[in-house]
Amino acid sequence: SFDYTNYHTLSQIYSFQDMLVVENPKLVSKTVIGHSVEGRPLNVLKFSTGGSNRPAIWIDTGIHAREWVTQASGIVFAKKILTEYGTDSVLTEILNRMDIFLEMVVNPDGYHFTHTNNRMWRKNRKQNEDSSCVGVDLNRNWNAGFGGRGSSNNPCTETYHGTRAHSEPEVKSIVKFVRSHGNIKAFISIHSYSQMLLYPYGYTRNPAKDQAELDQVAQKAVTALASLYGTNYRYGSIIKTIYQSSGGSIDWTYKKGIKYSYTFELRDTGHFGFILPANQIVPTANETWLALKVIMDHTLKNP
Ligand code: 0X9
Ligand code: ZN
Repeated sequence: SFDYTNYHTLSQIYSFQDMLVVENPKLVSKTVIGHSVEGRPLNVLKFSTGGSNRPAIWIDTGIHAREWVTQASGIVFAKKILTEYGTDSVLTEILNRMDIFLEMVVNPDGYHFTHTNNRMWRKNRKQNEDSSCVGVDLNRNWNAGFGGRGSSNNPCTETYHGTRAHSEPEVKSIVKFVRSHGNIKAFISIHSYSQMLLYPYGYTRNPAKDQAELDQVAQKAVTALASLYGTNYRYGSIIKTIYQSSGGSIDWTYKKGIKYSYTFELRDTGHFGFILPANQIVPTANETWLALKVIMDHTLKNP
C-alpha cells in the first residue's frame, strides 16, 4: 500500500492516481485537462457521487515545483475524501451535493526537475525566447493585474510572468477547465510555506467586495486548523498579509465570480521552509484538511 509519510516522484504520484481510480471507480475518476510544456499529462481527479455539472470545489497543489509538502498533502486529501465519504458527516454532505476536483501536480515538469536536477526549482520548464533562462512563474501568469508589481518581465527571475496572460499550458488548461465547467463555487490553491490563509487581492490594495465574509470564513478555518496541533496561521488579503503579487490564480478566479477563492501557505514559517521533513507531511495535511472542510462546508451552505 501507499506510503503517505514520504515524498514521491512524479511517476509514483501518477500511479497513485490511477490506483485510486481502479479501487474506487464509483467515487473518483481522472480527467486529463491538458499537457505541460514538456508534454506531461495534467491530471485532475474528480470526486463525485453523481448528478451532472454539480456545483464544485477546486483544489490544486504543486503549482510551484519545490513546495513538496503541497503535492504530498494533495495525496493525503485524496485518500481522506475516499475514507471520509460515508463516515464523516461534513464531507458526506458536501459530496452528496457537490463535486470536488483535485489537481495534485499543477507543474509536473518543474516537479520532475526538483527530483532530478534542482530541488529548489519553482517555475515551469518553458524555454523562454531570446533568453537562456528557463521557466515562467505559473502564479504570475493569470489574467488579473497581469504584468503588474510583484511580478517580473525578466525571464531570469523567479517571478517571471511570461510573454502574455495564460501563455503557459499549465495555466491555460485550468482556465479552460474553469470556464467550461461554469459551476465552480470555491477555488483553493495550495502553496508552502508561511502558515497563512489568504484571499484576494494580491495585485491591488482595493478590498475584495466579499472581504468581510472571506475574512470570517478564514478565521473559522484557521481556528479549526489550529485545533489539531496548535499550528498558528495568519490570515487576510494577499497584498496585506504576504506581499503584492500580480497575475496570481485566485485573483483571476475571484474576478471570474468564484467567491470562495483562497490560497494556503502550508508549514512551516521558515525553519525548514520548502525542505519540510517528511515526518511533517501527514500532520500538515491533517490540520489543513480541517480548514479545507470549513471552507467547503461554508461553500455548500451559501450557494
Ligand atoms: O509568491 C507566490 O506566488 C506565493 N507565495 S510562494 O512562496 N508559495 O511562492 C503567494 C501567492 C499569493 N499570491 C496570489 N495568489 N496572487
Ligand atoms: Zn508557491
